[in-house]
Amino acid sequence: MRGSRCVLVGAPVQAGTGRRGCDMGPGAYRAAGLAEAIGDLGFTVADAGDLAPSPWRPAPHPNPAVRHLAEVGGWTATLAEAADRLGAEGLPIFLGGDHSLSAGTIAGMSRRAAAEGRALFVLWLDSHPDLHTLDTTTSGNLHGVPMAYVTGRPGFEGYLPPLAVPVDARNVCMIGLRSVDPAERVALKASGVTVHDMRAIDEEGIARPLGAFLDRVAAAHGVLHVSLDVDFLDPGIAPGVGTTVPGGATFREAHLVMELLHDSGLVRSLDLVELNPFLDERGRTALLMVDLAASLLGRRVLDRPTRSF
Ligand code: 4U7
Ligand code: MN
Ligand code: MN
Ligand code: MN
Repeated sequence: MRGSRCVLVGAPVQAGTGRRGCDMGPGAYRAAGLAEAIGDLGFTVADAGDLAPSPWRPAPHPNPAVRHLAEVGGWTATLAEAADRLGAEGLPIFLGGDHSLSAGTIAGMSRRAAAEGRALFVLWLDSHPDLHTLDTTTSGNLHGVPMAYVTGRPGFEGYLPPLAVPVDARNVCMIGLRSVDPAERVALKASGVTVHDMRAIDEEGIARPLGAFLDRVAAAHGVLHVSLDVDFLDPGIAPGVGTTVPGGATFREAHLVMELLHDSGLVRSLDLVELNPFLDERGRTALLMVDLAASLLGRRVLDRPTRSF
């Protein structure tokens, strides 16, 4: 883990999803005690507050389904700049907001890594690959496209801000997939992305595949960004999300991932995305995400607070 400084960065983005409420995510993480939990682990915690989208005027896109391109592009520009800048000072934690925000955070972290002569690796914890282009999305919800954008798939030029340093798809590992659209399946196969879907996790467990990826990051002297979508988790433990998909990661699988990430010492930045507090039950999803972040930053299993709902 880099240094001992964490920066919370609010990204109340909801233009990328079809449901309202994600814009309350940063507030819910603060109410759930994220800064205090990280502070208790010995980190210095700064809160950069909530950011706002930059002006961005895209060309009109021929796919009529595509929604809120200007706002998502504006957020992409803001967050790429913020990630690049704040990533130099400590470990940024981006508080979403929907997953379209990762177009910006990953673009910025990739530029930061390149400036240090290193490559960015991405661990993508999600039930979806979010690998649509603007041409293949049928929902038009741009939280389904960030992985295509950051890996430099064509079709974003003029519509989202230019990408300084594309992420090599072979440096991306996706764990938890269980909802993949036909066009994404084709793209995923051709991409070089490493995929451990839920079937594989059921059979092999989660520690070994993750360990193999972390070994690769370490061997390449890479920088690791983690993008955690609430729907990676089983909806039974994490109901506060717009896109629930049954059969997700269990409480212990998710914590074990975070504990192994902590032990690796490789993580430089983190997205907490897709929390929808309007759909949550008594804050339990927000609290679980806070606890997972704390595990990633070094809280041990015996030090975890007891929670009742
Ligand atoms: B999330 C979807 F069709 N693929 O494109 C789409 F299934 O950030 C879902 O992972 C996208 O939650 C989910 O709309 C985006 C759909
Ligand atoms: Mn996602
Ligand atoms: Mn998802
Ligand atoms: Mn979602």
